[in-house]
Amino acid sequence: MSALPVTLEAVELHRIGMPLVRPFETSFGRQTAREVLLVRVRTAEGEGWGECVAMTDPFYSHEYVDGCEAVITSYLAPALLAARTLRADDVAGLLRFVVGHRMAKAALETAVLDAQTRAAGLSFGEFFGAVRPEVDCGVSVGISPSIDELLEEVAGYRDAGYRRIKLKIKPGWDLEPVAAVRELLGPAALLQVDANTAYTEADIDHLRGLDPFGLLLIEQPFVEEDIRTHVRLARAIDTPVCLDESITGVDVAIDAIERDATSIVNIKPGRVGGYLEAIRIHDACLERDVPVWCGGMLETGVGRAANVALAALPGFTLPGDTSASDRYFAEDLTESFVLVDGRLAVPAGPGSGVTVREELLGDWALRTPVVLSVS
Ligand code: NPQ
Ligand code: MG
Repeated sequence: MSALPVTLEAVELHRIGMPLVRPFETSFGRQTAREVLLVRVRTAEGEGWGECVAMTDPFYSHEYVDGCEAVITSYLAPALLAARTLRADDVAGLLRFVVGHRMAKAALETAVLDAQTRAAGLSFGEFFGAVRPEVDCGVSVGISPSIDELLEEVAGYRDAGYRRIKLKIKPGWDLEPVAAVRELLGPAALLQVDANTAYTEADIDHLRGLDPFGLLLIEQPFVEEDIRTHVRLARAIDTPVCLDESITGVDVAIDAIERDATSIVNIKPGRVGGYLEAIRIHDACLERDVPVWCGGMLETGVGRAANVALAALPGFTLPGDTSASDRYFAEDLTESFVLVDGRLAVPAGPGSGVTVREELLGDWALRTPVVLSVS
């Protein structure tokens, strides 16, 4: 489906802080709040929103909120404003002169896509090629202070209806919590683990200890540049290996698949530069019979809406980290996403299909918005 270009008038950057309903600990640290950078584009045809998934600190990837704001302000937004009339399709090309900074680029491309599809009366689901009205949801469970507290949290998510549980692991917090959760959930439950790069090649033998627990996959045990050690692990272990941080675009995805470093792929639009690249990865994986699932970055409703639409594509055959709003936030920035029978509905309205609650944008603002306009 196509849509007409939009004429860009201004790019606004909003920075908000949202408390998390509970601390979220991973192998790289413990978060108690989510700082979010949001982009609003104002166009002659109407506005559009994009969410930047970068964290406050450069711990998941090299990108972080202050860095994204700086590169958008100095380089990316001026390039789009100079182009004036553009489609989402044009954004990656217009921004190619800046190396990397995919999360920053993705936020801009998504905002343009939202404006363009709203103007055309097309939903993200229709534009992306969604094949289902709702998507199966999983939940990512942080490292816990104790096994007892972990089991209590997991039981709560099971009772809420989540269709798959993902446990964050790190050296010293792996076989024991996984054994306890498998025992709690029983052999049929979908269970997987995510190491966020916390292991090294010396841990391969230890990681083989996960095999008896019948996991769906182990996500990103080694650093993002290290495809080779993932190949070695995949040869040594029965548990499927799934890359997250390493997959920065469709070419890396194909390379990692062809080298047998990954037999399942986590797709996060922010990490790969936007939804259009995410769809290219989906298509390449579908063609190669590699299952994909949609990752999560503690998005507000703005990012969550787009992720749910993406997860409705045919190759997304595993439940994603597309959890309900209340997994992370007491109140969402848009309409809440509510789990029904372990699923979230793909928004049907134009663009992302959700509306930013302007009053919350003001209440939660960490500073006054930055407005960049055509010079
Ligand atoms: C992952 N997400 O799959 C990431 C990592 C992650 C849902 O497990 C603030 C912002 C804190 C983004 C912590 C999930 C975060 C974050 C973890 C992303 O690897
Ligand atoms: Mg991950």
